[in-house]
Amino acid sequence: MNNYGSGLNGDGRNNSVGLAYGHEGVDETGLTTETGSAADIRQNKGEEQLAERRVLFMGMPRSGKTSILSVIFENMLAYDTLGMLPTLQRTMYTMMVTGIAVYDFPGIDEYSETQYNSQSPEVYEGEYTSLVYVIDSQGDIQSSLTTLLSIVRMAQSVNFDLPINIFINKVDGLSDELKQDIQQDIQQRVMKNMNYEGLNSAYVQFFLTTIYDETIREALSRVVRRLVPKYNTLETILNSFCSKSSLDKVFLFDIGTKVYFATDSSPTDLTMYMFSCQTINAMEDISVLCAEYVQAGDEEGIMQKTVVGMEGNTRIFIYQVNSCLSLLCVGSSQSSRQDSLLEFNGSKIAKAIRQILPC
Ligand SMILES: Nc1nc2c(ncn2[C@@H]2O[C@H](COP(=O)(O)OP(=O)(O)OP(=O)(O)O)[C@@H](O)[C@H]2O)c(=O)[nH]1
Ligand SMILES: [Mg+2]
Repeated sequence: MNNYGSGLNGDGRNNSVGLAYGHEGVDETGLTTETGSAADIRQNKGEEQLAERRVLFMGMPRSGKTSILSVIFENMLAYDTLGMLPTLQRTMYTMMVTGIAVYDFPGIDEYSETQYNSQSPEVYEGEYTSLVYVIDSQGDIQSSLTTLLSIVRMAQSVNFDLPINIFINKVDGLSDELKQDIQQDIQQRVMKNMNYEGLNSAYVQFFLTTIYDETIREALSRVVRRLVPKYNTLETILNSFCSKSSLDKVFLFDIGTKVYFATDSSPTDLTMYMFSCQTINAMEDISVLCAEYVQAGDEEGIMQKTVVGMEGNTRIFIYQVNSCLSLLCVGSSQSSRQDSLLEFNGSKIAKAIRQILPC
């Protein structure tokens, strides 16, 4: 299985980034004017050499692979994908700050799979490779599972521990009950078939996705975090940041895609994540109206802090680490009174993150 980078020693109270606890500080709140750029995302076509850290998007034709990646990486509106043309050659999207590349493959069906698999088994190799298999939940699931099985057979012949992430896509418009039934059915069939054939089902995960909400970003976040350099170190310092700044949750976001590369180890609530994404979007829209810049005392640049007060005692803070990354912190109203503490700890954390993931 993948190895993550070495972690810092620490239980959330001992760390090498020098966080402070406890003193109360009250600050004015405000919104930033810049939310970073998507400049770390680029797209190449052709038979370029494969990146070491890579995610492979595969699936039957019209399952939604290109739509998912266009919405995430190119900010395409979901409705604009309706006339999407079939993908004819492998396309690469790059997350420069982590060195992770995401590859969109042409659709694979029962006619193309044998030829396709036989010519490219090396794409599955490597410790930092992860497969995303997209299934159209409203399409021919049986054929899709047959194709999946043949891909997994080939992939595991060269990489037995390859993580397999199954996106059960196009679940928009389905009731929660139906979504659960479809997921359960697909899950049982995949596991049964893999176990029957002696394939490794230890690293299979299932996600319900649709391009019409943030489920695609949340799912991709969970996929890429296995590949992020020094993930354990990042998680340790985010745990520490959370506990010392009285935060409920913190995400390290890629600003361009709103995919998070790391989060603290507390459980991630999809609703919280979706709400956070919507907050970032809203901030981008209204940022020109109200702005506050906070000098974090770091020579490498000006840190921006955004604080949004929400109903129900929840407040969201966005702390910009550099032009690619932001920390999104979710806290209660009590922690919001500790703005200066957050600022101090935020600057330390941002510095540590910049060392781990230079932009
Ligand atoms: N309702 C719904 N439609 C979707 C969703 N995702 C993709 N689609 C639609 O599915 C169609 C095919 O999408 P593509 O992204 O071209 O599918 P693909 O898997 O890349 O297809 P190939 O390149 O041929 O392999 C488009 O009309 C999309 O609008 C989704 O989540 N919900
Ligand atoms: Mg496509």
